[in-house]
Amino acid sequence: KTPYVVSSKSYTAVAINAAAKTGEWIKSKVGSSLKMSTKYSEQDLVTEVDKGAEQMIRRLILTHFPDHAILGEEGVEPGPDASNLALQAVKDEEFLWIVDPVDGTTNFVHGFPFFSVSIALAHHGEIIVGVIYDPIRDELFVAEKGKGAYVHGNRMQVSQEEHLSDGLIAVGFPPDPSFALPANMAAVQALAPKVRNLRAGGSAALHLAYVAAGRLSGYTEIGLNPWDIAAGALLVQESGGMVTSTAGHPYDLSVRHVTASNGKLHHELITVLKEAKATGIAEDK
Ligand code: 2AM
Ligand code: CA
Ligand code: CA
Ligand code: CA
Repeated sequence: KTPYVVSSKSYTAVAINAAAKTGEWIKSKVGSSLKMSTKYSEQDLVTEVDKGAEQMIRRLILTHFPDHAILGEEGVEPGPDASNLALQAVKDEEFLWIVDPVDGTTNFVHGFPFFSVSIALAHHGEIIVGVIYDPIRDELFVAEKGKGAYVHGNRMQVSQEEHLSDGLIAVGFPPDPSFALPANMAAVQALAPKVRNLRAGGSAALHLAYVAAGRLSGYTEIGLNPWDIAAGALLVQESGGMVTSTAGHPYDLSVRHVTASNGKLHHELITVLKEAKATGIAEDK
């Protein structure tokens, strides 16, 4: 089906180039006056920068790979089931790019310096490249399936803590009160007394990159979408960590309630979340 042979290196190069260029542009827009609107809820912000960044990334990918499919956050209508439907429509594509142009839009809008560009490439549904770029710290996180994960060329490894009580664990507060907030709050309440401390930075992708880099022992969040997780999941796996649904099922693109860790305290983390009924809603995928 593929008319040309390209090594995964050239896919990675395109992902890095797109993330770096777009990240620089996003950084140049911090603090400027922004055209802003809300999406599904009052707290769900989108700016002209989110849309412009996604356009840049799409153009850069399609210049090199015109027959590849792209699932990008700003190309999907907002709504509770929209990302599932959008994923169903493209999940059987041979090559699928999964793009979050700005992960951490609320942070970006407030000038809180914790946001990123996240780009993943899946081949028949298996993620083969994951790139996350933090333009504020100029940190580039890159993973290729089976080849490890690197931050600026240095091999990453997850942290060594064996127990939750020694762990620094990140959580999220997705701005979607009806769906995700109660279960998320249950997670926070159950974890707080059991961990060394909790963090909530507000960028799912950067939390995953930090688990990969050994800066966080684990991370859990409810109600995410494929573009929040895809690149970061490969970073964590290629750094020796573990990524599952919060109910403990293996990670795939349809997972919305995600738990990632250094692997060593994964079981303990999942057990606490299960006991707190913080594993998600309904079928607990
Ligand atoms: P975003 O900034 O790309 O929108 C923070 O907890 C994480 O939740 C971020 O990855 C953020 O991504 C995501 N997020 C923001 N709004 C959301 C919503 N309405 N539903 C689900 N996830 C959301
Ligand atoms: Ca968003
Ligand atoms: Ca996101
Ligand atoms: Ca986004």
